[in-house]
Amino acid sequence: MSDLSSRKLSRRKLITTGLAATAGVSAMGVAAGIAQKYGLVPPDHGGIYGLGETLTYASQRLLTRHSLAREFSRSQISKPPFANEIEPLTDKFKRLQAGGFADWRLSVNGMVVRPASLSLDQLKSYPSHTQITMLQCEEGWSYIAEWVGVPLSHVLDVVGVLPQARYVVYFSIEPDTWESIDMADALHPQTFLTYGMNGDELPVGHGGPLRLRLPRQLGYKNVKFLTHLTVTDNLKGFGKGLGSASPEAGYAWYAGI
Ligand SMILES: Nc1nc2c(c(=O)[nH]1)N[C@H]1C(S)=C(S)[C@@H](COP(=O)(O)O)O[C@H]1N2
Ligand SMILES: [Mo]
Repeated sequence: MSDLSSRKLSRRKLITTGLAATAGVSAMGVAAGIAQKYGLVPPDHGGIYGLGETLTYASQRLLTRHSLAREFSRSQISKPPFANEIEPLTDKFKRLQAGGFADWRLSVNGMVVRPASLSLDQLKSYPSHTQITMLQCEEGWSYIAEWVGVPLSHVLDVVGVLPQARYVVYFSIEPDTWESIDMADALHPQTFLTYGMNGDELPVGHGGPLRLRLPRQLGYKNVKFLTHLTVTDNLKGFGKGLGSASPEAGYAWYAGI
């Protein structure tokens, strides 16, 4: 989706439609039609039951795509331990960990001019971004931490994204753990690849050595142990074609907060 304003969809029209949608299913059909027309149908939409998800995603994109997640002060950082620390126990991960992650690579390919395989040192040599934001799990708990890393937009600039790109798909070293986001979220200034947390290296329990952090979406979109990114204009070829592993397990592809 490129520039929405150039397509003359007024905020008023969407709000009017949104209000009308509360009045009945036929109006929801109209709203879904608008979402379809403007390319705002999420990859996991599913018939009539998908309408709610389509409307959430479409209205977020039209009304709040440039908004920022709240940032906090140092004094608000949560005290560890947090709820959900996990470690991938595969042999491959353990070998990389034993080597101090010197051989960890983030490969980037797909609709890019210069596919790349980046080491942590290379990522750390790029301009860094620090933020104190909240990670929120869909189960209801949350914590605030300070993360440091490199904006995903910078890495995308390094590889040169083709203009027809629409999504970034990202994969963990953990099997079957992958997600995707649209370009609005991929280029968002708070979306970044983190390698540090609370003044230290990013702990393995929180996804070290490398994790995607995007505070405008729920915890599960913040994939840990990141090894691969691919840029695409179509999500059909990935997994079951629903955009990520989450919808395959019953969670929404778009988890905006
Ligand atoms: N690779 C990987 N990434 C993951 C998960 C996972 O199981 N594996 N869990 C997700 C979920 S559901 C949440 S809520 C957050 C938890 O992040 P935390 O460990 O920093 O609290 O990580 C997300 N990223
Ligand atoms: Mo979660």
